[in-house]
Amino acid sequence: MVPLITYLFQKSIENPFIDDDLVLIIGEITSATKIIAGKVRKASLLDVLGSAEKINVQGEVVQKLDELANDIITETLKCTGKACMLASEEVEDCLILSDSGYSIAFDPLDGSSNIDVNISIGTIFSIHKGDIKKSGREQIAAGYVIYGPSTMLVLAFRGFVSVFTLDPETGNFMLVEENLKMPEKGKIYSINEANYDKWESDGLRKFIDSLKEEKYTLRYVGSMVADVHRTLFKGGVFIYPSDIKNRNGKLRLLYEGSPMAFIVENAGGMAITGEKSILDVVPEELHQRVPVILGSKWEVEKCLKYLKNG
Ligand code: P6P
Repeated sequence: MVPLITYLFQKSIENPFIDDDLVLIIGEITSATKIIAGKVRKASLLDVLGSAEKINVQGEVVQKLDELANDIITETLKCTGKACMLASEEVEDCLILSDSGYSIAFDPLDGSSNIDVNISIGTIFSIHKGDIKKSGREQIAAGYVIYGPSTMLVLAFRGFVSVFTLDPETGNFMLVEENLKMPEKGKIYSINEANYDKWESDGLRKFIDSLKEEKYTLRYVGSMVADVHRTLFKGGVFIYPSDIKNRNGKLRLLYEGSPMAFIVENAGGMAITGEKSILDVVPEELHQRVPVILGSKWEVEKCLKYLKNG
């Protein structure tokens, strides 16, 4: 098995865009996630559970671990000297560090409302060269770390997705799967059906009803990283749609929709807003939301037909 940094240098031979600065950035992001993993695993032993008694830019209650994870990643990336812009779910404005280099958009701890009940959560990141506010298709790399029964890194570049597992004994992310390709079709759908009547589209309701008729199973963790990770490996579809209250859904484009879409598309799946590929959405605002329909091609294409037919 190959450690992450060794793997990146090996891949850089046939992929010269994986330059030393990018290896450093990815290495430091994953170093930060190792520290976060340690805090998450000991959360109830430390005074890091519960609310930080603050509301973030999303209007959501900030968990102590959200804030801690954000600070760990921000300080780590600042120290590389190779990051030019940082955009965090937890911070209203972009942190401008220099006029050139890599920009990183990140959700430091996604699904944090699940922390107090010990359910898998994760860190999501998206890497651009230069300005962060570009379409997801222009990402240089994207990935997430899931703090589950094991701590795993899923890392995507254009054309290939690699999977690593953190070895607690050595502290290394070790390559466990290369060139991951998701199933063409699954048997699981993942959506918060409590919102069934609030979804904007009748076509979506008909699509979900059709999956039930085909005896699909519903799995919904309420933590995007966990739901996407299962979809990536088992196939099927994950949806967070627009509804009558949130016309663009709940998930954020820059550090949730775009990176997850980049990963899923490079693993052979599809990721759409309901009208077009999420990767073709050009951000206008830092924290703009985007409807997310992602997963195996079979289910996403079927969903698109129902949305078009209404
Ligand atoms: P709901 C977690 O708070 C999150 O941002 C995503 O990780 C998750 O997919 C979604 O919200 C869950 O939202 O409205 O179903 O609880």
